[in-house]
Amino acid sequence: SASFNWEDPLLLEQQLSEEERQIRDTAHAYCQASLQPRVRSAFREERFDRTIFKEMGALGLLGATVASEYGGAGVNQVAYGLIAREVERVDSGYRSAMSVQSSLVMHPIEAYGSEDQKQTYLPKLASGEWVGCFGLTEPDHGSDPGGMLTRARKVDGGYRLSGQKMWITNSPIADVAIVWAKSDDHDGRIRGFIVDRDTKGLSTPAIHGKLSLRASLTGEIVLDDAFVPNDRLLPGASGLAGPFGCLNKARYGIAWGSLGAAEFCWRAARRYTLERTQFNRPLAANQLIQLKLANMQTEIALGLQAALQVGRLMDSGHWAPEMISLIKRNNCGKALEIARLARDMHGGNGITEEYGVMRHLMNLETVNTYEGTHDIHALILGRAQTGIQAFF
Ligand code: TGC
Ligand code: FAD
Repeated sequence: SASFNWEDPLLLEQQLSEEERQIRDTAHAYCQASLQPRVRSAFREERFDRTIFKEMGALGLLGATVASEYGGAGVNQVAYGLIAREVERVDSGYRSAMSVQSSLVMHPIEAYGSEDQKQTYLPKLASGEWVGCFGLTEPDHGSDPGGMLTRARKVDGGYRLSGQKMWITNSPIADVAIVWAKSDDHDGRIRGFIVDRDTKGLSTPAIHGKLSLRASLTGEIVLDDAFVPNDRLLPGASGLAGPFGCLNKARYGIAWGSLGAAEFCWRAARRYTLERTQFNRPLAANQLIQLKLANMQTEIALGLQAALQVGRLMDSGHWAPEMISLIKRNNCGKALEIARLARDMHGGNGITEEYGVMRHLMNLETVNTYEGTHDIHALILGRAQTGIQAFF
């Protein structure tokens, strides 16, 4: 029999390949040495340091699954998940910046783009020289992106885009935006456009005052008759399946990432309750505290196994979007509960920035909402098992 390792109760480590472990170790070392020391001030000051993209790019952490001929690292989905977990162990905002660049900007260009688009954009996005963003959500269409109002009007040589996208990660600093719009040239179907920063009629005002994901920049994308040439239409995507194909990848990464945040909170709660004495003994000596630690450990271990299994299925081509809904929903929801418990177990100290648990808790409120809310994923799973559409 094996001895029990409380930190890795179901021996996840043994289920990873040597290469996957190495990628994880590289990401872990970078995140702990270079991201952890900056996060407190970045969160306080609502600041995202652009050099983070260059640093991540140099280590192959951006668009890690993209083929090496386009500047990616060509790693598998499990390795991508492990990277997300390490980045989000520090902060969900840093993981957001990374996931948008990788799954929502580089992936659609690789999957739906022309050869010219791939050659032009992917290497610069992989190195972090360029920052990308993804515009699907609108002020009045969040869970229901199919109702979007943004339009692409066919004109000589290209399209004129008009509309407003809301809550767009990285938009204030993005060099390039993937924008989804209904195109009058394609029977009103949703198409994807690559919009460059210098496009006339494009603006990206920042959204300030967020109490969550403050180390990640969020903004709008406003398109006022913005001209996009024909060769910036993504040829390989038509209909909602285009953006959803990207969301599948990002949601999968978030299922891993959210557990990185949860692991931080669990370990912090364990350490704190071992060190802190009340009633003449460590807090960790109390049954109520141990129950909470056991619940945290169990949910994280189960969630990681589920994420690993879905990653393996994606890598072997045997996955379905509902599997991703299941792990995105469950892991984000559990991570949020774990962060809340960890905050509570830290007592008054738990509300300070010093301990980090409240920052994770506030971040996870967004993580539970974006990329399909907890309840929207329940409806996706409900539809898949009843055959009944309950959205409307
Ligand atoms: P529905 O009728 O279900 O489907 C319409 C078309 O889309 C196809 N499809 C998918 N294709 C691939 N993967 C998936 N997961 C797919 N889901 C649906 C479907 O086959 C169909 O194709 P076609 O060819 O027949 O047209 O569409 P619906 O309008 O009923 O959808 C309902 C619902 C609720 C499931 C969907 O709209 C939804 O998932 N809403 C949530 C919206 C969302 O997730 N937004 C995310 C915005 S991006 C973001 O949050 C980035 S944050 C990132 C960060 O900072 O880390
Ligand atoms: P709504 O859709 O209005 O939902 C409000 C509530 O109603 C939720 O609880 C929801 O579950 C519930 N609800 C909605 N419909 C139903 C229903 N049919 N039945 C039952 N309950 C329902 N989007 C992008 O495109 N790109 C980005 O980069 C991006 N980054 C983001 C970054 C941040 C910080 C945030 C907060 C959001 C980001 N989003 C982004 C947007 C995100 O995807 C949306 O916020 C999310 O999809 C929910 O949409 P909404 O905010 O309009 O909420």
